[in-house]
Amino acid sequence: MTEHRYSSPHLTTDNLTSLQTHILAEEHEYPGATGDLSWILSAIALAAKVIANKVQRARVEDVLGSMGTANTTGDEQQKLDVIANEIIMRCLGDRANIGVLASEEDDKPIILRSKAEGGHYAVLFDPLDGSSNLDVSVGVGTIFSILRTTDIKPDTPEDLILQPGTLQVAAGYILYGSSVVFLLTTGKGVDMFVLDHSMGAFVLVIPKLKIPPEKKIYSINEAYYDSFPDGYQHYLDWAHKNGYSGRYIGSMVADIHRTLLKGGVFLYPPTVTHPEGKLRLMYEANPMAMIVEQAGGKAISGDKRTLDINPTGLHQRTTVLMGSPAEVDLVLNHVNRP
Ligand code: P6P
Repeated sequence: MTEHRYSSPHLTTDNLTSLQTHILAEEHEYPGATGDLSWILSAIALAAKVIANKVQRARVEDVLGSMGTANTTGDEQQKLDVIANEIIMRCLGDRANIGVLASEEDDKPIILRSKAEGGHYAVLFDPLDGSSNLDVSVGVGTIFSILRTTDIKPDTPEDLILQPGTLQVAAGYILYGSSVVFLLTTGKGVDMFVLDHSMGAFVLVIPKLKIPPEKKIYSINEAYYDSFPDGYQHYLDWAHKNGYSGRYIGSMVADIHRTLLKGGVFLYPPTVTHPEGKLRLMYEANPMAMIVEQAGGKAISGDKRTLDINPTGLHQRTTVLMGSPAEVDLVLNHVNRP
């Protein structure tokens, strides 16, 4: 029977490719797909809409500012960090196929159910990255990484999820900025969605997004220049003389989003305060590295590909160098110069 498709609209031009239909269409491409991943991604999309509303109304609802507490890695907790964490936990917690939830805000992963009980996936996330920027209305974001839980007999909850980034099933972020942007990869390229408030749905705006191969923009906190290893100082000295622009928002999701759309390179090298790097591997560097690589970019930590790092702890930190391949290589030429 021939397939009939309605393809001749002449009065309506609404973008009807929603995140939901996109996820289900991708699932349809996998004959053996169970719908588990789609179920999880739809929960993340729901959480994103609720968090976006909280972020937009933070000043009105007077939920800005600090909780007066620190999270497990010593970061001061903003009220919205805790609110966003709670929203994600509530949206994901009742998904029967999730075995483990792990958040930047919680010391240990939360085991919901074993693999044998159907807990096939782990979702790791930074609920509100860059939240110290909230009270000045700078873009902040949620970063997520989805892994399959291992079926080893775990000595500790972390054993179920400490896997290299190459094993991520999906990764993405939501940027709560001038618009609410949802970037997603399931390993077949990167798709960009924007929240259409008139429908309350994320709609597809850039399918198979590709990072520009080069662009004279570097994104780094130059306040730490004196504590960077000299290869990074050498690169910055060179960039200053070769027409580069510096762009640094101090919110990883916003800085990476600009790098993906405009090109350039984002760096967080070793510093005196964080000799191993500041950003967290499992729920910041790895998901961002998967997205950047899927968009045609490169993501390096020290002397290796970020995604190849074998993690030893849920909250371990790493250095970050990611962006346009030509720009990453230029940094490495200076950092690794003889
Ligand atoms: P610095 C925000 O606190 C964050 O975790 C990332 O979003 C951001 O890229 C980085 O830290 C900024 O760190 O040391 O430049 O303030």
